[in-house]
Amino acid sequence: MITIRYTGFESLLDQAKSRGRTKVAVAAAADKEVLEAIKLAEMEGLITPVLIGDVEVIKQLALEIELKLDRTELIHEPNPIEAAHKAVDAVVDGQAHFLMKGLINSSDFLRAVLRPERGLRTGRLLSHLAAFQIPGFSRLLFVTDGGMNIAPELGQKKEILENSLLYLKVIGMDLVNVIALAANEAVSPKMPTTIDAKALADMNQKGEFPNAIVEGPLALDGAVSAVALKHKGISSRINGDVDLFLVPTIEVGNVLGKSLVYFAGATMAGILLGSQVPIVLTSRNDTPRSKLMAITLASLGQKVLHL
Ligand code: COD
Repeated sequence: MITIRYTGFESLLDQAKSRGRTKVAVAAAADKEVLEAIKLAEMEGLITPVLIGDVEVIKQLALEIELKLDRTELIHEPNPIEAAHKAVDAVVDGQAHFLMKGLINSSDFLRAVLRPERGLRTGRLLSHLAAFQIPGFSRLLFVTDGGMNIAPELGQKKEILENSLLYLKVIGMDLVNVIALAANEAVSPKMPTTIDAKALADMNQKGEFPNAIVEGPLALDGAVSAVALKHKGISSRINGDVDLFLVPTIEVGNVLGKSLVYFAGATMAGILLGSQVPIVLTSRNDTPRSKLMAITLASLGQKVLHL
């Protein structure tokens, strides 16, 4: 089996660039950092933007950051919630290939995505996937779901994992090492997370998640360090070589991700899966480079799926 392992975002960017431009609809685009990311993605030849927001403010900010708007479609909608609806309309009507959140509250944006009529639902659970490039770490590390589902039960964890594995397969990762993260390795009803983690590992043993090795429950040290596993006397096929963390709750994913960014200098790219198109779901404090990488991740998946 040939499987790609991404050493960093540059290799993702190269792949995405080689497939030409796609159109992204940006909801509530009147924000300097969002437009800076759009400028970078434009310059890389990744996207053609459709910017929905207060057009006068967008033009003013574009002037300040030297973003050329000649290739860009502008749709005037100063209200962020209405802008989210118009951005979803643009995708539903085929005017854009994927969607990006701008300066709007995440829940308001997600409600537009999930609206029953002319929304972007597929019948699957929508879930968040984040990729991290961490200084000193040999490969991109993925985490799901630290951004959408708050406290998923076992069936939802299964869907969250399936969404990520489907997506990682699309971008060339045919075999993914997954750890269902917990605080320790003993399965106990006192820690319900450990029961779910064991159930997911058992499903994998029985043939579920065919493009993955799923192990758990395991604490973070054993997921990233063969030495830690040896000290603890745990045998693991993954042996410290994790690609994807399945976290038990949104808080674990959120704190893990922000720790990587703020304590370890990582760059994060976050997208939503399970919808009709990948969705760039960045937060206000993400740097323009981090937003560029999220655009890269979403656009690559979209491009591969639609070739
Ligand atoms: N996938 C598919 N459909 C969903 C999902 C999902 N993950 N979540 C909700 N729905 C559907 C429901 O089935 C229902 O039909 C409708 O959407 C409304 O669902 P509710 O009643 O749970 O709606 P809300 O508005 O209370 O909550 C939905 C949100 C997505 C807004 C909420 O789950 C949320 O705020 N999640 C956290 C997002 C966030 O703040 N992330 C942090 C940083 S990026």
